[in-house]
Amino acid sequence: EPLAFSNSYKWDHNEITYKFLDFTRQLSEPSQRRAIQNALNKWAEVTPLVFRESTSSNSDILIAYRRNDHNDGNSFDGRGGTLAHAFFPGTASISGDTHFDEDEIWTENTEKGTNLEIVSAHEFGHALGLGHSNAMGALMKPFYSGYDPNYKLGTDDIYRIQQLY
Ligand code: TQI
Ligand code: CA
Ligand code: ZN
Ligand code: ZN
Repeated sequence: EPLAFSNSYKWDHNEITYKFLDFTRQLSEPSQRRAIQNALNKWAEVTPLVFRESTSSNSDILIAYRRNDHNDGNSFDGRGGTLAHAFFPGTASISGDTHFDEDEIWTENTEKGTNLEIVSAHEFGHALGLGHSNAMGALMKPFYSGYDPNYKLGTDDIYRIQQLY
C-alpha cells in the first residue's frame, strides 16, 4: 500500500481504535499519551469520529517508534529529514499505522527538538485519509513550521476532513 497520493481512502467506521506498540524513552509515558490524545482530539472535535485506546493488535492505528529501515518499505533516516510517517486508511494491516523516527528529539512544551503533538496531529490527518494541502494555515501543509503552542487545524483541514467523515 503506498504511503502517498491516495486521497480517496477513509475508515468505514467512526470509532477508531489506536494502540501504543511502544513508547520512546525520551518523554514520560503520560506525556506521550497526552500528546497523542490531544492530537486525535483536534480531528474528533470537527468530525463524528471517536478515538478509543485499545490493546488489540487489530487496532486501526498502531503507534510505534522505529528507526532506519523497519521493514515497511519507508525507511527513516537518522536525526532530521523525515520525522514520522503514517499509512492511509484501508484494509491492509498497516493501514492507519503511524510511526515516529526514534532518532529525532521528541519534546513537549518547548521550542527545542520536535514537538510530538503537532507532528502527531499532522500524521493522524494522513492516517484518517488526508493528503497534503498548500492552503494558508493548514496543518496538512507539506512542511513543519516549528513549535506553536496554539497550533490548530486550518479551515482547509476542517473542510477536507468533513468531506470524508
Ligand atoms: N513525514 C512526511 C509527512 O508526514 C512523510 C510523508 C510524505 C507522508 N508524504 C506523505 C506521509 C504522504 C503520509 C502521506 O508529510 S515528515 C511534516 C510537515 C513530516 C512532515 O516527517 O516529513 C509534518 C512530519 F508537513 F510539516 F512537513 C510531520 Cl507536520
Ligand atoms: Ca529522521
Ligand atoms: Zn514506518
Ligand atoms: Zn505529511
